[in-house]
Amino acid sequence: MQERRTQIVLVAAAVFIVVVGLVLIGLAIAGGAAPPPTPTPTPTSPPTVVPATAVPTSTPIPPTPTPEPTALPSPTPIPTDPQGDVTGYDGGPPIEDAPAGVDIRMASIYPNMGLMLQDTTGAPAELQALAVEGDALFWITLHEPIPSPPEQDIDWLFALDLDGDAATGRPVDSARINPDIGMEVAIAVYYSAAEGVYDAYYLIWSPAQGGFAPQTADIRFVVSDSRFAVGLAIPLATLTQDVADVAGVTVVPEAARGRAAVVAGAAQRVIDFYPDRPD
Ligand SMILES: [Ca+2]
Ligand SMILES: [Ca+2]
Repeated sequence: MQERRTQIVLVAAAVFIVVVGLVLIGLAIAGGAAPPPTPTPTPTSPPTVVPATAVPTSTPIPPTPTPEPTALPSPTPIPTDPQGDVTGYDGGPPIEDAPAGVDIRMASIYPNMGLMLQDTTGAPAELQALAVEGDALFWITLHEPIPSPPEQDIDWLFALDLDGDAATGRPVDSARINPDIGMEVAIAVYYSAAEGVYDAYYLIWSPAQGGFAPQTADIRFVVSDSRFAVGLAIPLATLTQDVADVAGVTVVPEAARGRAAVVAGAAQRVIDFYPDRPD
């Protein structure tokens, strides 16, 4: 019994000592090792500076896209006539070794056969200066340049149905060039091999005569320096007046239609059309 009591006392004393020790240790930690007041900023303060220097990354400047020039009006595309499609005058397959200067590439006629007349936006740069105020400009470009000089006669010509009415003008299908138009005018630049000169002709269909009546007018024409283009200019007022006087037809520019052709040779003629005949 005495031993039992002694053990309890010892245990209590040990517990007391441990508790006191822990308290002392705790006080020592709390008092002696306590960190000083925290006057310095905590590590969380530096990020507050970041936004100022981080602006470039937070607002990236994308590359400015170049605006597309879609607002600009584009000239009406002019279809290109094939190369190597020159035929005999009466048709048939393309001929080999056609003379240079005959194979049409483009002409001043819209895809619907409308005449450009005073719309020179698609005209070759070499011919832009040919037409002056009030002129109608007709032009043909070629796949191969015109020889200098040509070895044979060549006509670079236009058939013009100036009221867009097949029932007026030269009767439809009376020549290869007009299977589908009633042409009032044939106008052309030509080269005469016999005379060695270039010149122009200007014919108006005369119902009274049943044939073409030659006209004189202020016509200017040029074979371009590159020899890839031929152009002809005539005052539209002159053309309009002459067609009224001789053909008895009122010009309707927005309805006017036509076809260009280049014809070469004499006994054996060859030809290319723009646009092609419908057959
Ligand atoms: Ca052609
Ligand atoms: Ca007509």
